[in-house]
Amino acid sequence: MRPQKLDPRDTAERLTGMHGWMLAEDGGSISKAFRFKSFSEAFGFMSECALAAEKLDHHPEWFNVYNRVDVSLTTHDAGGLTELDFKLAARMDRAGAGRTQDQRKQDV
Ligand code: H2B
Repeated sequence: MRPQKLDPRDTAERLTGMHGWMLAEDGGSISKAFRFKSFSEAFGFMSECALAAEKLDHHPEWFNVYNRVDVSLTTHDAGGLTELDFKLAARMDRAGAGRTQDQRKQDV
């Protein structure tokens, strides 16, 4: 069975423990801007995430230019955020660790 849409309070609580993820105004998705040292690092990140996405059968919406990967996660089947979005977000953070730019640059 596919996961159910999360309660907005549950979503807010999960987000407090996560770095760099923002909740969309309509509450239906979360997004993060990843910045890498190079295109190769960005592409390595995307390759690792693609494998994780296939395993989870849950896929990101993302946009890449050079060292930038802007990610948006939502569960289309549920019409909003589910457990799967937070699972994929955690895997993406793990894939990004060690590949991302210096934090001060990442946050600007
Ligand atoms: N990814 C995302 N982000 N949302 C979904 O609802 C979704 C998916 N559904 N990947 C999956 C695939 C579904 O289409 C397949 C048939 O399981």
